[in-house]
Amino acid sequence: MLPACRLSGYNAPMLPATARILDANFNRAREALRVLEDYARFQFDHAAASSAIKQLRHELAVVYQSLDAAMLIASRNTPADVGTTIKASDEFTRTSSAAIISANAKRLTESLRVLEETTKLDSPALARQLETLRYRAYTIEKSLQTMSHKATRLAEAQLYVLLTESLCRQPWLQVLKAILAAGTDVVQLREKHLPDADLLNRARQTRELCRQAGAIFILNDRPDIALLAGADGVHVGQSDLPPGELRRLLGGDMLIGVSTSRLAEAQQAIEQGASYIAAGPMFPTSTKAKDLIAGPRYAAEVSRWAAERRIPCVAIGGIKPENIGELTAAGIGTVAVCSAVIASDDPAAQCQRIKAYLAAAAATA
Ligand code: TZP
Ligand code: MG
Repeated sequence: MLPACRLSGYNAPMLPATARILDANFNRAREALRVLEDYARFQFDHAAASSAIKQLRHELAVVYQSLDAAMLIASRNTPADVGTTIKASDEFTRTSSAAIISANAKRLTESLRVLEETTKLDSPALARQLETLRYRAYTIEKSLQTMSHKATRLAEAQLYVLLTESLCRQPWLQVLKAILAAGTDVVQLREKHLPDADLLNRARQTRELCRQAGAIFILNDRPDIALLAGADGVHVGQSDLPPGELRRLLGGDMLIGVSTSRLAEAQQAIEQGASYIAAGPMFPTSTKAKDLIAGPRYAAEVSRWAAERRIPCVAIGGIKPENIGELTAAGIGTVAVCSAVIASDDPAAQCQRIKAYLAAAAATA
């Protein structure tokens, strides 16, 4: 056993057990910060979050340096550590990057709490410093959770509805409330002719209702208004701003969807930073002028390609309850529907019908 030691930054002798706890928890916190930083940097391309995490890592290193590092390392005895063989049952089963981020954010705040509690006895000033680091870690956790949660929710979405007032048979707000109550997972506001101020207002209203219902809110075409309205993402076509430019403008947190009719377009969009692909048109549609029908053959090709890369893929164009079977047979799990829902007399019932077809297909898959 090591002798009781005095560590710089401490005003009292420290027990070897305390040194071991500090050593283990500095390691935990530093490692968790590295994992989170790499997800912020490489998965979300989020400069602000990666730099906030890096700064926290740096400040933790400064706290560490105020202690006697040699003494902490000397206290380490991994082979004799009774905890290394005790494993939680889910420690090696992470099902998504969101789960990895969540586990490491928890590891970070927990280890900072242990450091804080342990230093309280001998160095209250250090404990207070660690407390402020822990508060910053909560903010980082929230921002990364929001980013990863959005992407996961989109990947799990089934019904995506495009909302355009001129196609609605009832007031647009009534239609929005009905489709959300019927379980729409994603709403895209697609208004090509509203004045900007009105579009911003409508986007804010739509975002609020989507948030209350737990749905994702995407705005068509307009990254500026999407940002101002706090939308979850923006959707663009082939002749709009390229996804790479949008990513630079919007950061890693925003979802970016791109309409595609060929695999090369899908590949290019993803290479540039798109978060999901819309594949279409699947069937003839009067909602958008299109010369080419990409059809279920393209759905099969792109959904296979996207599934291998875990990229969310949404089929779009002329989709109604009666033709969904052709798409589910092609491997599609998410459908984007406009007129078959919002131009019907009963948008909620149409949503439920579509969801029932998708659920039946998923149950037999
Ligand atoms: N992009 C490709 S097809 C389409 C869009 C916006 C129209 C979808 O509308 P509908 O009414 O579901 O065919
Ligand atoms: Mg567009």
